[in-house]
Amino acid sequence: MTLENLTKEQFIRDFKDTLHEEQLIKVPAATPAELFTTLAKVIRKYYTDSWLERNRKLSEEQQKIAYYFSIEFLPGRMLETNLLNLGILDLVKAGFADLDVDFEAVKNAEHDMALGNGGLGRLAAAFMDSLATTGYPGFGNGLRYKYGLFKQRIVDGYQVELPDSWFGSIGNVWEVRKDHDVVDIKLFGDVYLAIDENGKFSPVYKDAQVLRAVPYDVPQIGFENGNINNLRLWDVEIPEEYELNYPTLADRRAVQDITAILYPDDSNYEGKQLRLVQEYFMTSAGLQTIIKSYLKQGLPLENIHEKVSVHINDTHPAVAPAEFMRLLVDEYGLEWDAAWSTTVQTMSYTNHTILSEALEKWDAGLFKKVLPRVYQIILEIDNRFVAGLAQEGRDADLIERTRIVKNGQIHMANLAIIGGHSVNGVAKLHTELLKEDTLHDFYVLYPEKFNNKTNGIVQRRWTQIAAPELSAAIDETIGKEWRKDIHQLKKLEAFADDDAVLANFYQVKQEAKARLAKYILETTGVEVSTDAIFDVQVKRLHAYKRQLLNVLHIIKLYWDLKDNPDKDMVPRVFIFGAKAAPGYHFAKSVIKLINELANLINNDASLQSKLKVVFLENYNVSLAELIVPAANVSEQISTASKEASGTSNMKFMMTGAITLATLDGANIEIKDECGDDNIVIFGLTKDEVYDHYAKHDYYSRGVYENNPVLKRVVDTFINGTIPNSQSEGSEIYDALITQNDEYFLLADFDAYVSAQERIDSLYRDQRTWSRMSLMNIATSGKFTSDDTITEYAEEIWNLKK
Ligand code: 26V
Repeated sequence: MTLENLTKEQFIRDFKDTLHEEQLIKVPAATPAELFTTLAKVIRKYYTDSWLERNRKLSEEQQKIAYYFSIEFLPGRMLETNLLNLGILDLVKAGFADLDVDFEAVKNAEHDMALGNGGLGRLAAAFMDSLATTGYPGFGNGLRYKYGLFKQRIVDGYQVELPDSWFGSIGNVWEVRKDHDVVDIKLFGDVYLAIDENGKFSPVYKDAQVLRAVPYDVPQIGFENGNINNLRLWDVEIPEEYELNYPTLADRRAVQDITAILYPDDSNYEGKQLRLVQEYFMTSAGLQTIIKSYLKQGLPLENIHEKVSVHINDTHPAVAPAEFMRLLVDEYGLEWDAAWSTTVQTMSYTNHTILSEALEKWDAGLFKKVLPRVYQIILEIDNRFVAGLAQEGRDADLIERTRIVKNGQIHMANLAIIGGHSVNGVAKLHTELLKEDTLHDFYVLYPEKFNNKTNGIVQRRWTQIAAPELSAAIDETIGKEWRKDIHQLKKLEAFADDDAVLANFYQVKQEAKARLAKYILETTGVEVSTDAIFDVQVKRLHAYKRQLLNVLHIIKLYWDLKDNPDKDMVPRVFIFGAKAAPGYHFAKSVIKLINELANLINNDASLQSKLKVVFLENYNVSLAELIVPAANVSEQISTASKEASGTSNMKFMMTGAITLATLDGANIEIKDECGDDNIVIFGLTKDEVYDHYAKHDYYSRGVYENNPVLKRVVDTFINGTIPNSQSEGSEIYDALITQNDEYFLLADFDAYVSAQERIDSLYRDQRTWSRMSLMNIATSGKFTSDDTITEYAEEIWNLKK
């Protein structure tokens, strides 16, 4: 069925028929969930042919395909994106209006697909959308977790984690199980080498556990181009022939555990066996399938890099080069050198954090127990690497620092770098830091492997879907071309001094704020005025992201107002959303403190509503769609050098918030695009931070004792001003004073306060502010993930459309 010819009437017929046949119910009686399922089924029928056709064409044309391996994908809801990309969103909305069905309610019946923690997983999902949209052949490869990222509730100010059983009663309506593509995965047991019938050494597996990997494909629909790619998510099953090995329920459950949960931790690296199994399971399943489908083309295996790219998203799939070697050498009989050459040309790796503690290292004993054969292969790769460098006459210390296996640990980033041809960071500054610091030794060895790919966002979701009023205002100003070509937003610059246009943009921001204000009232009971500045910090709770610096400033304002209730300030609403890793004690204390501070402030009538603090629970992609377009101020205040890129900063920019930022991650590139006048920058630079490290001259207690305003603010944590937070308050106090303030909050406090004062004065002049806001939207086109993925495709993967 070609969708260009689809009429509203036809859609209504299809919808009613499906509802009647499959749910045995009529429209008025159906629940939103039933209506949602039905709608999903109807649109599945609409796109199935294109999906089949895409798969057929790719294998027929023998095009090179990139496979993006990621342990996380965080798409959020898919319904509206799918409708938008199929070009029938407006048609369906009109059809529903005729049927008297509330589209919003149906949309909200879909559970967020939250198979990711934060930026890394969201980026992977963005890349899936952009691959389909740009037309490059690129498939995702990940895990089909039964439970996604935990649901966060706030109880008495504390974070409580609940399981995210996202399948619910509906299941995943988009996925298709592919039984014909199952593969087996071997774990544990012993491996020894025996001479086979051809006189070659080949591994014999003894007592290995054999598990079945079952793929579920989720369609990735390109924007108005008929392209549909796959996101392949693997689930685990016990093969029938091995069922006797699992006599008890507990035995079976231990297997199901492999895909049961997404690890909710992006703050503390833990070398847990289950995690290693997860990583290997999806990597091996993906690579086995890739080799099988390549061989169907009848081409020689030693040239597989000509048709296949395997991308390693962070270190989680970094076992890939070793597993690929195992398959090529052991299972398909390639010689080591030929296998190694094609492996290196196939693999590429993205690093997502400069925090070296985040780079995975596996205990060699554990690794050997779980993956005995892969372990042997890693030793061989490492030995050859070391021998090669020694032969080149390289410095022995350099060799020791870069080798894969040392001190009883396997360094996965080292394997990914040695076993691949490309290493990239995710923003300019981040890539520079990788070269000069975190991965410097590898940069010395392989300068040609290093490159930058600044992150991006799916502009369609953050404008057309999340900000419909803004999108309409843009249409009115520059026409609709920008919906296809985001760089057209530049045309808005011509209207930067057009009062009518500025007033219109101001008005749409007010509408988005009103929507959020309503949600805030409903969910927290706090009343906020849309005349206030909506000042937003939403992201994972992490010390380096410095939500606490934001808190210090709020406490300062609190004391200012207590001293002088008539203080002349634009009313402010500080809005937070953040999940803390369940085991991250400090982060949870910050959440508790924000909530107690919010209680104190929101219930103090003497503040005359000039100050409000709101913590919105369960921040996720869908909540972001509500919050982002409503922000006036985007808080991007990480300690310079720590935030690899950030991506919410880009979403806020594109929907007209002013960025209040340190010179970190992609903030720098945002500043370069929008210009110094349209952003508020403050704080230590990366060089200044590194200077403190080198000189060991930072002494937070000194800063605290010499700054009475700051001292009063910090003392607020421990003097009983904020109720119900004694232990959290002293924990925070200790981090700032006793433990010397690892992230330089006190060093940046004065600069941050001044920057906030600047925000206040800029906002007073509605015209100035609206102009800045417009300029941000106009210059945000650089941050489309369509362009980011094009750079990956052309510069790393060498793909053709
Ligand atoms: C993980 C860990 C685990 C061990 C201890 C410390 C630590 C710190 C950070 C992380 C984050 C894992 C990687 C990650 O999510 N990085 C994010 O990737 C985004 C997409 O590239 C990027 O925008 C964010 O700046 C970056 O933090």
